[in-house]
Amino acid sequence: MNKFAVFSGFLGAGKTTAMMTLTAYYTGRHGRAAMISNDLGHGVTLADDRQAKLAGCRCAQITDECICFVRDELAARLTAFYADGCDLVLSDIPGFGVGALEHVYHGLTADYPGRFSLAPFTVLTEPRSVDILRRSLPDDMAPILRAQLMEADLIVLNKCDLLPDAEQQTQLSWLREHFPQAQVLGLSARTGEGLEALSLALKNGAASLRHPEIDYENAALIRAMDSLSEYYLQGHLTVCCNDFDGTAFLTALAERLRDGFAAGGFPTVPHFKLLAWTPEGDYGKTDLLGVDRPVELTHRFARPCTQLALILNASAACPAAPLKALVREAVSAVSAKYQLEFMLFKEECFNLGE
Ligand SMILES: Nc1nc2c(ncn2[C@@H]2O[C@H](COP(=O)(O)OP(=O)(O)O)[C@@H](O)[C@H]2O)c(=O)[nH]1
Ligand SMILES: [Mg+2]
Repeated sequence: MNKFAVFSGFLGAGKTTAMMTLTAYYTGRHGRAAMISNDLGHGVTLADDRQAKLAGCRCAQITDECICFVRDELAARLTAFYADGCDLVLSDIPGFGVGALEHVYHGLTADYPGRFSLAPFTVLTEPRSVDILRRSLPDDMAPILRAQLMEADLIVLNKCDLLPDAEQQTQLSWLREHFPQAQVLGLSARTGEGLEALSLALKNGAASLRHPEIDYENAALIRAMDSLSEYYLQGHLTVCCNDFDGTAFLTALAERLRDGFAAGGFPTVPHFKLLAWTPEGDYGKTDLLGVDRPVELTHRFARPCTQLALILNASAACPAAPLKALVREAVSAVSAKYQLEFMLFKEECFNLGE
């Protein structure tokens, strides 16, 4: 049966990584799986889809809009994957999103009755987010974290590799107690631990199609959403006279951005992705998941390089003008340090509240 699962969850929880590892794991063992990356940049190649392609995943992207509002495009993508022999397709939604249960699951059921078999509505979370909710830590994004979990039929606590066993059990129990409507599983998308249980939960489970009582008028939830800006950049880097270390460059750029946000008084940067690749398909990626967290070295270049395509995609609680200025400053400073020539192809930045 042609199954479809939404992977919701906050920025940086590991949706893209989990979809990449799960589609690879599922294919061959359980059937044939594919993934859709959904982001808001307009008509350009975005980081998640490019990363999935570089890693060799069966993937597609839906850009410009949340899949909540382009159901016909989503249905067409799903139909194309099923025609290609896939029996499980996963799609994420933009990581600040709430409401996909209503818009996507109930919407598809109403618009395409009987056509798609909906797997449990899946929400990824990570230890840091659970900690924020469990300990009531002050965090502007907490209302989004909570509302997303209320939608879940299946909660996946990702990044379990970061937790000692006892703490993992504590977090899983807390999630089960506070979101009793959902099945709760642990996962490490990085090590692959938990992929079998997740495969079976999606393959054998079904969406409950509930209507959770989420208060979309809640002032703190609206404030959290409205504070975020989206940033998308595409460019090219060339080094004229020698090879350079692309991984060191991406790390230095992420560190410069982190310091720039902190110094500028913009401490809420839930996810800044930095992806670069060579014409031969070698690639590197770093991720910034907050100004108070170390830069994640997500993927290293295998070899030194002389030219790179670059994509930067971010969600940050920072108005568009300072966000653009900050990124431009960081790119030129770090490019100069590595003696690179930077050529900008495309840049867009918009605030979600506008
Ligand atoms: N330690 C650890 N890091 C992970 C895991 N899954 C994802 N990450 C890292 O978390 C960061 C954000 O992951 P990504 O998949 O882009 O998150 P998304 O925004 O939800 O799609 C990246 O640096 C990933 O490498 C995991 O299971 N363990
Ligand atoms: Mg992603």
